[in-house]
Amino acid sequence: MLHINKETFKKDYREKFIAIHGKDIEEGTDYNKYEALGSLVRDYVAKMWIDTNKKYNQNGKKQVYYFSMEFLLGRLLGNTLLNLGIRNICKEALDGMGINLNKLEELEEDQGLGNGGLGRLAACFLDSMASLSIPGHGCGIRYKYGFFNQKIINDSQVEVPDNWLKNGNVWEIKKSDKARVVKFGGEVKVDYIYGYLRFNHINYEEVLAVPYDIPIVGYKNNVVNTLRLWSAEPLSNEFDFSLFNRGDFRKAMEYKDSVEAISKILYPDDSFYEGKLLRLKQQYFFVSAGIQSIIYHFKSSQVNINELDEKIAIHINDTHPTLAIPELMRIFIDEEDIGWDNAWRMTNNIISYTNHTIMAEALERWPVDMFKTLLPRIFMIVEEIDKRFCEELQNKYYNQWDKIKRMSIINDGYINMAHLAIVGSHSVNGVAKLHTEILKKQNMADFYYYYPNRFNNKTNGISHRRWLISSNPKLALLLKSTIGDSFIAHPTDMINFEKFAEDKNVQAQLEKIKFENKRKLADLIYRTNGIEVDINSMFDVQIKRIHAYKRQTLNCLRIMDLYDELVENPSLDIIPRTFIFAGKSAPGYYMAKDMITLINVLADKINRDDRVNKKIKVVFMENYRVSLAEAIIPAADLSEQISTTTKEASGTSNMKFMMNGAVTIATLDGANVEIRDEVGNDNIVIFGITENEVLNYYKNGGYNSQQIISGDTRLKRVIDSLIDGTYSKDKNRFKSIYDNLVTYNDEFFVIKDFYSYLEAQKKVDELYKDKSKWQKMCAINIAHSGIFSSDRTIKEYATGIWGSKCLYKNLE
Ligand code: 26V
Repeated sequence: MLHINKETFKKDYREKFIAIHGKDIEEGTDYNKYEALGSLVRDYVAKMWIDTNKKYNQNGKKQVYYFSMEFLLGRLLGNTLLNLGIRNICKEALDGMGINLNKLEELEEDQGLGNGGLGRLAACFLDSMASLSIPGHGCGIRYKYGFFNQKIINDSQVEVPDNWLKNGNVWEIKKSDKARVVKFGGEVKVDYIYGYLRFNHINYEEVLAVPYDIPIVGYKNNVVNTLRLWSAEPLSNEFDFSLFNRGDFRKAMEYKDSVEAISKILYPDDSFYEGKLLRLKQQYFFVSAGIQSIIYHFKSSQVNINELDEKIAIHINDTHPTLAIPELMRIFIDEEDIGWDNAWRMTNNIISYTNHTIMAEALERWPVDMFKTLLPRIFMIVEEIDKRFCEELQNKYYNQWDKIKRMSIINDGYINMAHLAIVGSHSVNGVAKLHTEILKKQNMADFYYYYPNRFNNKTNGISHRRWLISSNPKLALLLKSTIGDSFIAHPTDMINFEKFAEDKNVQAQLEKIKFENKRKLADLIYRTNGIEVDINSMFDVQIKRIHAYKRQTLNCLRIMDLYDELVENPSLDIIPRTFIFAGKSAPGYYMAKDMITLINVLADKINRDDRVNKKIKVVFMENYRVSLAEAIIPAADLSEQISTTTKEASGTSNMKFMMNGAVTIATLDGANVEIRDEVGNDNIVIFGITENEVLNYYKNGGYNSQQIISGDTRLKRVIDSLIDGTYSKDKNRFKSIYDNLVTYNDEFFVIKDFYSYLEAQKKVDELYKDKSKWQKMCAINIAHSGIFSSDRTIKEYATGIWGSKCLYKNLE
């Protein structure tokens, strides 16, 4: 444990400030003060970090490596202080020096190296692994530019580069001595030596992968795990000497630029796959560097390479790091002289894979020609894996060529990465019960039949340390004062809060806390959007990526309908609401961008209309990111989880809202189903088309949105207002949304669910009217949210997939 008190901290802080800034604290800017604090905290962590690594090396327990193209960490200072157990000491000591800790925390740039759910899940998992004392580390890419910053200009999204490293990053340590070389292009020479085939990769281009390590501090347990992010640099010998010195500057610069491009940007598409060469390069770059460094580490600590599968587990976060499979095979076979069968057995034992989406357009399929040119040796290995797999299939499904073709890894000129991931792993999991069932019976049915034991479910979770204790400290305090603090180490103990659900005093405190959080958010909204919102209104929140399947459109149509109704009948008896939206669209996803514009246009019109603006307001908060979510979620009354059933694999913001005492309005999709099972139908509002109806429509047809609309004046009025000039003088402005719903038959059943959603919203109003009932629902939601802590999820991964033991205590 760290032994510091207020006085030692003050002294350390003063010294650190002077050492890095060469001036007194009083002369420093707030940002200088943040930098000094971050740097001091990193020093505090450094010794624990070294000790943790020493222990890991000595005790020989299995190490887990979580490979992911994305880690959406957000800010690190607050969470690190909390986990070190020194946040209060620091706060008080800084207060004594006239420095406000909260203010400094807000100056930290979000580390936004992810698109959304998948990247944030990876970050919560790192927090849980460290807090459960599991030797588990992250491996990814240190993108120079993270997920773009979103500006709203003239009601529409404009993307601005996220130059998050411009002021440096106190949390990372560059480890130049641990750099590895990654090889691209070239050819493979095959020789036959002493009866063995030898594969000689020649004429390749070399790229230097340089690791930057970030400490991941466990909750008050002295554990510091590592997130290793790789940055691409030109090899100095290739750059400086062979080209530059010969005067070939242009070529030298081209080489430098092409190398640096590899870790320059995070691809901002989410759930939409494009076969971009640079993305394939990124994938091999970090996977190869990561695996080389793991193998180097174990070989230098005298581990027998033939037993590597007992020492490590590698988890691949979606198919993006699937090249880990052929890369491990390459190193085992070409560099370690291990035969195919043994290499394959170990690879299979080491790798496990999580699927995060069933959306067909997100599935990665690399064109063979591109792949072969960039990664010639890796391609040969994939071909061999495919050949052997198809032979196996042929034994089981004799001459059933359709089936064999369907399941093969290479087909029609493409490499199917999900197939490679399934064949090369010992475990495939979905991220919520419904999602896993859909994988088993629909998308991956052939594979489930072939490898029934390989498939399993691991319902997602969230770090309750970040999403409750750190972002909603007042609620955490109420929990401590009612049920004690055991829930911090054992989040399912939150269930004890259920006893207080009807306690009037607790209900009053819950209401007060929400009110204070709403006031804070209202201030932020005023500062960012210039809109005054009523904190007595219900805060009705939908924040997530903007996507047709998440159905922000359904929410908009309902607001448009309500607006019409209120104009016609200003005394309509409704609960006043503030509709809050936030979310980014992929830059090339035009319909989603139009949805953002529609929300902003609605906001302009409604907020200005004095006939309605006492009852409803609409706010679109720009630049959705982790730190904004932390400000919005504790202030939400209603959580909108309204995706088309079957489409949202899990969702994780649904869990965050629940844990912060919001009531959910939801379809039975993703983890909403499990939330409903936990809290019961009385404490969540469910609506919408069922799983079977959706699957049936997709399979057999029979859905006709035009038909529904044409026979319904109310619906028709709302839909027509998209194109009749009500919301834009340019009648074509929202034509894409209209066409999607009407002309192209509403792929996501917005029209079908419209009335059912309106009914559900009416029910929400009724529930909200009864204050005590509402607070009881909030309390029950909080009490049942412990199961959605990522600690539970990670324990399931550790025991069910990785076979890893934690360092200090056994996993209960
Ligand atoms: C896919 C692709 C496709 C290729 C282009 C770039 C790119 C980037 C990200 C992705 C991942 C999309 C899948 C994803 O984020 N799924 C979300 O995962 C969450 C964590 O499991 C889950 O809660 C969400 O429901 C699911 O949509």
